Amino acid sequence: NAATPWWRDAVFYQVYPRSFADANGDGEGDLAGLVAHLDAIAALGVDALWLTPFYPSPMVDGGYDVADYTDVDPRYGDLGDVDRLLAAAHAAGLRVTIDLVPNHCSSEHAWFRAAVAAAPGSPERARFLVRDGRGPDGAEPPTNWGSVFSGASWTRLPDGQWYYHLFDPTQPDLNWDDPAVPEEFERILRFWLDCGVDGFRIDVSDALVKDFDAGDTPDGSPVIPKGADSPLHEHYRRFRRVMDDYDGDRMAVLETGAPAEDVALLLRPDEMHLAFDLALTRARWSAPALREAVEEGLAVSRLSGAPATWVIENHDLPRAVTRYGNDVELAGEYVPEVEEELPEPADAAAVLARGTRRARAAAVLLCALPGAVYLYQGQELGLPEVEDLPDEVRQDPVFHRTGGAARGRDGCRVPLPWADAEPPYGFGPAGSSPWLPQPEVFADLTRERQEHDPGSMLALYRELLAVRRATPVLRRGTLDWLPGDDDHVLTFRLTLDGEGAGEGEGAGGSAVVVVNTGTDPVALPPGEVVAASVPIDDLLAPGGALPGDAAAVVL
Ligand code: ISL
Repeated sequence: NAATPWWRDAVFYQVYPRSFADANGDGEGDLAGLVAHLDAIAALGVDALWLTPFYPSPMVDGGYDVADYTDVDPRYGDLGDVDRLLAAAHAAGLRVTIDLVPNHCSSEHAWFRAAVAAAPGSPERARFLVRDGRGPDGAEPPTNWGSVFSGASWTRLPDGQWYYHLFDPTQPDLNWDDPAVPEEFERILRFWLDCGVDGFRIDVSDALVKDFDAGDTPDGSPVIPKGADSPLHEHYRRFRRVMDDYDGDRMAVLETGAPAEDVALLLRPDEMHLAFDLALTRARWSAPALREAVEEGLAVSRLSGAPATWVIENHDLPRAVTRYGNDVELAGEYVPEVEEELPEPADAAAVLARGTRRARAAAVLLCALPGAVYLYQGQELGLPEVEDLPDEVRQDPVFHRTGGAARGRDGCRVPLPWADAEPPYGFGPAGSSPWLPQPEVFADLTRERQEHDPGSMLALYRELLAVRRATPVLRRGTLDWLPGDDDHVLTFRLTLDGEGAGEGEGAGGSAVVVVNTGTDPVALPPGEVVAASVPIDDLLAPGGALPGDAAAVVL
């Protein structure tokens, strides 16, 4: 109804600023480029933006190594650009959410520099997770835990103590048991809320508190208490009190790679509003896998009372077109696992065509799931993963720390193609060279080309988002599975009573969503086909049926 907070069923568009649009021609995207192209995002029909970090950073981890939480990296502009972005976005009806990185900062952050310079036991060191080592001279790290980016998670300081980093050695973890840390993050939250941001995506939100007393683990994985009694929740209650101090409905989404049970424990009504559930990103293109992932998202929602949150792409994962085209399933762990599984594509064009067909069907599914939806820039263009980046240009620490064993995440971060037949494809001024080279295949996938092609991925996303907006049952309905050929077809009904529909949106009603991951066509239920991944006219022909690798929504 009219009182439903906006974020419960919003569509968020994730902007990776370095790769969105480059206004000043230095090869890297910037906030001015984003402002200049806001109309393209608004025209897509989304409700909000999520910007990945744009703060001053040495950019070892794409900006998730923050050197100053309340400023803008000069490569992206300055605080004036943030004001201009907020004003322009709000004028276009878009909310703006930003990334908060509380688990770790950059080793270039003033606090860490001070900690390195200070003595063991000093208040400067207390802000980080610094410990004495084990064994003779403390030469052994305090635990055997490994870092997410491979290698050890402890690095030695010049005086012999060790500091903990869940990710790269240049990303020291903050000590949330030291009151200075939550206090500083309250200041940071207020700074951005005062600027007018509408919400936050909280990076690695489940890992702020570690249990070092647990000591070594059999597989070297860290011990991170996430349960109901973890001090974590005190921190999020504080975040929430700060956010509730502000007018309007500011929101936060927890980022976590955790399984559903843990995600549900993490979310509480007096804490953060949403949590990512990345199950869909891990499902391969098969009805049972997709059904299980949807179930998982719904279970989190049932257990927590928060809306489900649906994602198929982000800046950490191979693009959906490539995953589905190759039949790749993402292992729960991290990027390296994916790389092992990626088969050599027999025929790149065939893989692209198949992946695109499936990604179109996945788009229909995504936009017909009740709850909040996150899209990643370029997903609406059907961009494939760029798999052949030369080693010299790769930046991701996942690539570098594994000695190249894992290709890392650069392939989904290649600057967007906007227009023209050759690089930089309108990403920056003619003659500029994007920080990652764009592949030839981008020539066929520019936004400009797709604007004029009713059969394009862009046209499909626009249509889907318009239908979603006009059809409350797709955003807020209750989902029930319908029987069918479960191995190859995903069929569910969404229902919504009149009260659940928003003011002026008419009665609730019902819809049936059919996703065919098999090869045999399936009959559609009677009704009006309002959206499909294939031309709707084909489905309306006498005897029309939904072909393989396709999806439709029937009212
Ligand atoms: O912690 C994990 C597995 O143990 C991951 O799934 C984790 O949730 C994920 O790696 C978090 O990613 C985010 O933080 C990283 C950054 O490199 C990613 O780009 C960001 O999305 C470190 O800040």
